[in-house]
Amino acid sequence: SDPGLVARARAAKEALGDRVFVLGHHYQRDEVIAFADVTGDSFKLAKDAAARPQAEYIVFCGVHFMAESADILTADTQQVVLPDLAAGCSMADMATAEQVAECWDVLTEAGVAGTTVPVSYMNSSADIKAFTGRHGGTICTSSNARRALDWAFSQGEKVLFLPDQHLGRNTAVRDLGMSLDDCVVYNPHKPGGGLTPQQLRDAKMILWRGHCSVHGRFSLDSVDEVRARIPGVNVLVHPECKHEVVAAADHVGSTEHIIKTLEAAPAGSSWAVGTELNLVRRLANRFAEQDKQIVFLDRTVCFCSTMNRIDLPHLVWALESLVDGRVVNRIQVDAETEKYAKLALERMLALP
Ligand code: CIZ
Ligand code: SF4
Repeated sequence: SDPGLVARARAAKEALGDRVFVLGHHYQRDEVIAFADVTGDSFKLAKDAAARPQAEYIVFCGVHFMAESADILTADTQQVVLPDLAAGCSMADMATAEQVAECWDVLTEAGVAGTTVPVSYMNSSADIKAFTGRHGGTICTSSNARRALDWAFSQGEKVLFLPDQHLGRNTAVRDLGMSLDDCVVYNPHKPGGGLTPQQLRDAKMILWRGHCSVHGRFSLDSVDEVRARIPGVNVLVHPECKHEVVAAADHVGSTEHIIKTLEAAPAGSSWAVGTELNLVRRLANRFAEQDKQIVFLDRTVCFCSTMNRIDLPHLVWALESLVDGRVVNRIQVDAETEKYAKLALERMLALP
C-alpha cells in the first residue's frame, strides 16, 4: 500500500495514543489489519472494546452491524466510528424492522407467536436485536448457535431464526438432529411469508430467508472440484455456507474455529477453506512456512465487497479527523433500541 498513507496512519495513531482503539475484523484487508490493535470476529471485537474504557474512540474496521454492536456493548462515553458508512452487510439488510414486525403478525395470526422464541444471529441490525430482546429471544454467534437453540427450545416450542437461513438450518440439523422437514423458510417478500398457517404450526424452525452473499456462493461443485484436484485435502467451511456444502465438508466452524483448526493442523496437511477471501489469503501466507497448504475453496467467489470498502484511505481519514477533534461517521444506537438489543445480547452471555 501507499507508503505516504502508511506513514500518515501511523502518525495519527501515535498522536491519539490510548484515546483510540482500532478494531479489525478478520475479513478486513491486510493494509487495514496492519493498524488494528486487536483482530477478531464481531462479538470478540465488541467485548474487547468494552474492556478498554479508557479508549474514547473505537474505530471499527468491519461492517455497520458490528459497529452498532460495539456501541451497544461499550460505555456511553466511548464513541464508535465506522470509517466508511457504505460498509453494510447484505445479510443484515435482508431483515428490516418492518418486515420482522410483519412476520410476527403472521405468526400471531397462525396462533404460534406465543410459543415461538426468536434467535437472531449477531449479523443483524440493532433493530432486529431489539425485536429479539423484546420478544424473549437471544442473539447467537456461529460459535454458540447450538447452545442458543438448546436454550430457546427450553423456553418455547419453535424458533424464529434471523436472518441467516443457512446457519439456522445447519445448526438445527447437524447439532440438534432435526430433519430438513422440521424447517420452513419465511420469505419476507411474499404475503404470509409464502407459508400456510398449517406449515407454521407444523414447523420447529422458522428460518428467515436471508443469506450471506459470500458464504452462500460456495457450492457442492467447488467441494467436488477441490477434492479431485488435491487428493487428501481437508474441506473446512463456515456454517453460513449452504447445507449441502456443510454436509459435504470435513470440518465446519466459525472464523475463530477455522483459525484454531489451521493453527493445530499438522505440517504437510492440505486445507480448502470456505470463508472470506482476505482471511483465507492471510492464513495461507501465515502457514505456508509451516508447510501447510491452504487454498480458497472456490476460485469464482470474491471478497466481501462491503468489508473491502474499509481501506487505508478511509482509515487515515477517520484517524486524522479524530486528531483534529472531529468525530466522523459516528455509529450511535438510540437508547430505546440499545436497551432491548442489550437484553438479547445479555441473554446470549448468560447461555448455559
Ligand atoms: O460472516 C461474517 O460476517 C462473520 C462471520 C461475522 C462475525 O460474526 O464475525
Ligand atoms: Fe455480511 Fe457475508 Fe460480508 Fe459477513 S461476509 S459482512 S455476513 S455479506
